[in-house]
Parts: sequence; structure tokens; C-alpha cells
Amino acid sequence: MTMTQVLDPQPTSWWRRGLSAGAAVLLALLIGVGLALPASAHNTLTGSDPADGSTVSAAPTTVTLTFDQPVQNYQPVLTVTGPNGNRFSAGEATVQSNTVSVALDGAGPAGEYIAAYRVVSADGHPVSGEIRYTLAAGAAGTATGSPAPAGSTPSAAAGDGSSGLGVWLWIGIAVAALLVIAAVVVILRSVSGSKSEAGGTEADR
Ligand SMILES: [Cu+2]
Repeated sequence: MTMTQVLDPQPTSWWRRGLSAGAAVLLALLIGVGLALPASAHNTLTGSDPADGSTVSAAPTTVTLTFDQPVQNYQPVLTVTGPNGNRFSAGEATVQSNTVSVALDGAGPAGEYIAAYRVVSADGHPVSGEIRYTLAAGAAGTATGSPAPAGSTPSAAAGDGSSGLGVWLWIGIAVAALLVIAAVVVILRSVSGSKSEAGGTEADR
């Protein structure tokens, strides 16, 4: 290593600018990823009792949904609607860690039952959806359920709650893109800056 290399300020400042620009790009990417990642942490339904798509021979007394992470105990909704359109869930849904359950109001007619839910994810986003099970044979002379009040059942058509993910993902991508553009501008400026400095010493204009 010669003395000129040590004392020459030009390469040092060029590398410093390159490094800081590189750091800016890295930071932009990390922030973008950081914004996008938490958005994908919605609660996901991992199972249910009865299982989705299953056929049960005896009417269940409770429907329980299991999620991949704890559900926030904030206004959980879980309604079970029978094949006759009547509601068979009784009372409020209860949250217990990763599960949400609701009691059923007696056995209903044979056919398909829909358990629709809307709960608050561990990350604060509402998630909703439904599972379906079929009761093979209705018990004779049993409850027919109660007419479902209008608008009481969370509508699966209203979305599965993934819209929250989409919004945050796009915000993260947009922010990351802006930061990357800013970083590129910084790089271009530092490169042209060092060029003009170098040019200034070699030739006047
Ligand atoms: Cu979320």
C-alpha cells in the first residue's frame, strides 16, 4: 500500500458514497419486506369439529373452529345455519386461545349445515369464512332451529378477509418501490458527482 492510496481522498469518498447508496437500497428492501410480512400473519383456519366437508351421523352439540394462532376475544361471530335456512347456533360464540366455538340448539333436519364465522385475528385484522358439514339423518321430532335474523350471519360473499392482506401488501410494495427509486437517485447522484469532481481536476469544462 502506497502513501498516495492512503491519502488520496477521491477513491475513499467514491466508495463511501457507493457504500451508503448500497446501504440505502438494502434498507429500502428491508423496510419493504418488513411492511409486507406482518400483513401475511392473519389467522388461518386450520381445522374444525365437525370437519369442513364431513358428513356426521349424529347432530353435534357444539361447533368448534381451530385457527393457527390465538383469536382475539373481541366480538366473535359464529353462526350455524341449517338446510332449512334456520339458525341452529345458540348464544354467543366463545373464544378460547386458538379456538372459537358455539353451542347448537338441538339436532336439526338432515342436510347441509353452514358454520360461518367472523373473528379478529391475532394481528388485529378481521377474518371471516365458513365451513360446511352434512348431517346424514335428522333425528325425528327434533328442533327445527330458529329463523335466522336478517344480516346476522357473516356473509362469505363479503370476502374472506384477505382484502386486508392485499392492501398492506400493496402499501409495502409501493413504499419499497419509492425507497428503491430514492436509493437509485442517490447512487446516480453520487456517481455523477464523483465523475464531475474528477472531471473538474482533469479539464476545466
Ligand atoms: Cu392480518
